[in-house]
Amino acid sequence: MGTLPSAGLRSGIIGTGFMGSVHAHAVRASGGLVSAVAGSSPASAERAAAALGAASAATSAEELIARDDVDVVHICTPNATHAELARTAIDAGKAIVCEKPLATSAHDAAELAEQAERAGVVAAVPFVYRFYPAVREARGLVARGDAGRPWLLHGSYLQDWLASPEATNWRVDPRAGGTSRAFADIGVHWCDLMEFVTGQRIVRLVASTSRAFEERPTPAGPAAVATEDGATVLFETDHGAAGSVVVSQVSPGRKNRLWFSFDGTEASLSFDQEQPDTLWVGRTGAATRVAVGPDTLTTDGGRRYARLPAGHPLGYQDSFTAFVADVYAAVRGDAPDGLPTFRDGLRAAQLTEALVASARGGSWADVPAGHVPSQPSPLSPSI
Ligand code: SOE
Repeated sequence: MGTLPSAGLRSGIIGTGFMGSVHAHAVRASGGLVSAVAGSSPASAERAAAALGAASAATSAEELIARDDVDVVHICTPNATHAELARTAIDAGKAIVCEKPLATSAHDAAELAEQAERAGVVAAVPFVYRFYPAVREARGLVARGDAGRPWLLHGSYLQDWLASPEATNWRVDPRAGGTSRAFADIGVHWCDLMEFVTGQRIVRLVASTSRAFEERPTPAGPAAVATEDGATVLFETDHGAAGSVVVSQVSPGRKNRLWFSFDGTEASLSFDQEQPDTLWVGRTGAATRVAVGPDTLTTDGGRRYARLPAGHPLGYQDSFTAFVADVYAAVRGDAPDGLPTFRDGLRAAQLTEALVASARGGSWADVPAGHVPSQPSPLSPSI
């Protein structure tokens, strides 16, 4: 990356689907410029550039990465293309935001994390649920010891956008999406939040994967589905806690219900992504719904991201904007606390491989230790 512009940073977005537009809005709200968009063809790039108000359309992803007016490359394409595009962007010295999964194998994800570190470029993966103020507050409460010892970590991440046998998407096809679908797409968000909030790491898991529908449409007609609609996972952490998570893309009426309860010996902390303006704090004497706001939250992390007075809910797009703003801060030389990097993308890939191995073998699978969490847990590792 050459000299940074004195005005806003300039982002180039590869991919013209739902996530491409979320990234574009976040770029603009963070004071950046969407200088170029690339799609699967020059015509789709032209259409997306007009729809997103981008300065120009690139003829290809490679052309976008090479452009002088792109400081940050956003990769929002089907999963199987992430690794190659990320490699090219690192080689070009660009900062990168790569959608999850960073790669469809832990091996490729590890190579990318190392390559980005060697090149010294900012390389982030949008684990954006970290940027909800209620989530930061929960993390701060755990670090302060207010929850006691988190010993039971449970929850679910449920969606319904594939709750019809006629529904399909490139994610259904393992050649485009990877071996795991529901877990790799949304289960990893839940696991990232759990590890981020508690500072604990999953060391082993046992999983079962299942399908609501054995066939879905493809351009060549109905075909057998190879990826999972849902997964149930039991796990243990390096601090001796136990947990479980249920993940599904076929739960009618559940739109994007990422829910957790992290139960400590002093308090349970619970968050629902569809009701993000409160954090539930349960104690044996009383349970409180803490309103999200700079005056109501009590930890530095919670206050930092609670940008509006309580009662003015911040949502998914706001979290995405907070994430991109922190990426930009990192590009300018800051080190924002809790920025999810390619190391966190690698972590998700390792969890996914353990899940697939466990589901296939019908037995517990170890998860590699991975890198040291950005915030050590206040608790002793053995109980
Ligand atoms: C689709 O399942 C999706 O857009 C995921 O890919 C995102 O990561 C999640 O945040 C919302 O749902």
